[in-house]
Amino acid sequence: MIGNILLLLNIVGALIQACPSGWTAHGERCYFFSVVVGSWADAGSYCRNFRGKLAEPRDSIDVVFLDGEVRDKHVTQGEYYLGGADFFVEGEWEWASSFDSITNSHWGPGEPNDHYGREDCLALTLSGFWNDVPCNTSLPFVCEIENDYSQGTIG
Ligand SMILES: [Ca+2]
Ligand SMILES: [Ca+2]
Repeated sequence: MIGNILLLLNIVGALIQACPSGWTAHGERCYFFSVVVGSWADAGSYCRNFRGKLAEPRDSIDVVFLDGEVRDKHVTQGEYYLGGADFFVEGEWEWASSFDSITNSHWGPGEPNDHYGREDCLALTLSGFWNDVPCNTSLPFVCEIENDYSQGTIG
């Protein structure tokens, strides 16, 4: 009896929890904070290998979510790459998946500062704010995927 109830709970839980193991659900997307590090380009490749992309917090709700996640759960790993850059035109920040201008910026004090003229990639700091960093710095990163990622395979 208890076994049946537990089985049922597992099935219901699997139906509700549409994110892969290790990912965190938020709205219609799932997020993953990596431990592995790499350049910004490496980070994007890791995410795309799992049909995701570097996280693009496009509204204040997403920004607040990532801010809380990084401060509450991921305080030991250093800054995390997000999916924004200004390497095409200095100072014009765009989301990588669409070239849309970044309009909801959450820069920390004095950022973006394009330090030494070579900071063109977006990172989430441990205090939840954004910083521009050199794109070849090895950092962990945040991936996002749609939380209905599995529909295509279950069909
Ligand atoms: Ca820059
Ligand atoms: Ca900076």
